[in-house]
Amino acid sequence: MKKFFISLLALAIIGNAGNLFAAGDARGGAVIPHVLYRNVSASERMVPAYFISNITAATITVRIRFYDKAGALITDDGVATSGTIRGTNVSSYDDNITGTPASVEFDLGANDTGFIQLLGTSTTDYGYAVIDWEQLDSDVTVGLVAHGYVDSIISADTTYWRYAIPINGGLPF
Ligand SMILES: [Ca+2]
Repeated sequence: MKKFFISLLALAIIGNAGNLFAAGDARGGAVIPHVLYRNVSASERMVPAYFISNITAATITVRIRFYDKAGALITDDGVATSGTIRGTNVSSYDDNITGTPASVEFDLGANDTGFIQLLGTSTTDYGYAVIDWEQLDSDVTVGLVAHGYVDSIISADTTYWRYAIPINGGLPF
């Protein structure tokens, strides 16, 4: 019997390993299956962007881990309007987090939609990302819905092509 409970405990620990938040509050997550970025100049870029919506009536904290093709966590300058990672319509934004294995963290107000972009460097890079969320004092089972795309830009304001990056099959998570 003791072995059985130890096994259950091990399963619980393994099951929680993919999420950055502690137990006790509502939380969830999803994988962004495709990230592609390249930023040679304003007229030669591939820019991935992700809309993330809080579908609940209270604030949600979101953390995203962007991994490059070598598996390294992407971090940035701490500012929403500059650098590689940028955020719009989000609060408490930070993309230079110490002590937490995340690329970017921010809050989304009730029913708000935030917008995250990766501008990258002159070298093409690619990978994937994981979105985790947490809502304090809550028992909701899903909190977010998200959708991504990649823009290929060939002049300052011209998109040459764009393709969709479905996240969690378009379902809330
Ligand atoms: Ca930034």
